[in-house]
Amino acid sequence: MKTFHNPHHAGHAGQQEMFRGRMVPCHEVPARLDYVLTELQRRPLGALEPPALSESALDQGIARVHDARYLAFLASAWADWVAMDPANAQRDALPSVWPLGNPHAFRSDVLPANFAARLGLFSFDSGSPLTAGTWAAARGGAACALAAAQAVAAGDRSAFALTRPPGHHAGADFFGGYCFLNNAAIAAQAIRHAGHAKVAVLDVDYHHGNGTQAIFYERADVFTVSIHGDPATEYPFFLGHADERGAGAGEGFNLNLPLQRGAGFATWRAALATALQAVHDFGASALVVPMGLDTFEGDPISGFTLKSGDYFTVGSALADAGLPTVFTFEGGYAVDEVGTNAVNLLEGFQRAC
Ligand code: Q9C
Ligand code: ZN
Repeated sequence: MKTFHNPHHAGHAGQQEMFRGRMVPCHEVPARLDYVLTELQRRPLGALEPPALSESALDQGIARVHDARYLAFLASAWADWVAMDPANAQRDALPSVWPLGNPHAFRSDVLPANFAARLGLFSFDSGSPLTAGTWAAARGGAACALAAAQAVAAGDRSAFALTRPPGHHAGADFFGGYCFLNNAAIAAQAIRHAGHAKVAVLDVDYHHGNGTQAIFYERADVFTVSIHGDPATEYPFFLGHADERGAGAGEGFNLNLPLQRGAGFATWRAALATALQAVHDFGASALVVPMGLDTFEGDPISGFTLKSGDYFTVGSALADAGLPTVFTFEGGYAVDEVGTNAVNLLEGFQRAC
């Protein structure tokens, strides 16, 4: 499988994230991607290259998923942040005030002139620092997702978008959960655009893929399914319950499989079988897998107990679906092991093809 890696990823380097009342070092660090790249050089799966996309193709691919108002905000965010105070050049931008969701309590339709307010308008947590290189890194990631989608639409069995920041928590008009542009949604939408009538997104990150779910919630052409820690106790808390089945035309086209914190591979694997059966019943002709490795037993912020060897099994089960598949790199914060775990999954997939 071809891997498209993001040469701009390291420009997104947050210093600290807000966690329960204090600032802690960021979990989502550049070294994560470097470990995967190193492991791919050691155990090659195919060509390893940066994406080659025109700026206009990239803009179009992003705009098919994200709102123009949000994209304009992201594009000038760093300049606007520094314009507030020249000393901000040394600080990450983090939101600290939000309009919630009730339009009678607070309005989201009026774009605030104050940048700190705009940061809150377009985000849902204070754990996702925006830095000098965030926009370029996020754009570079979308390019990887589009290149991977293009490869698969052109007949490749699989492709891997190796990028950070991750994407699956980002909605059409908001960032959060370390995510700014939803790479998996961008890939799924591009595969739809290339002619596949039905695309499935199967999210295996520890955290519910709230952004992806929200983007496709009212659509019947993209089936979203996610296996994740129960939001009753796990981030992102406010979405990911089993009773969320889609709305309007999308009714029946979302499936959440929340598992209790502490769940092991036997439980997780049974959920994967359920997810794959649902993908099959939907009749997808292509698959996007937001690939988080934070289901690993050693993950510092998550609660499942998968072992490194289990990821081979995950990959081969995904291959058994028999669908052209795009993988996007999502979470996984046991940095020393994330390369091994990612490549185990992809190698398991490739061997089973
Ligand atoms: N108690 C992804 O894996 N903060 N995002 C967690 C833990 C946010 C994770 C706090 C976690 C976001 C892509
Ligand atoms: Zn995660």
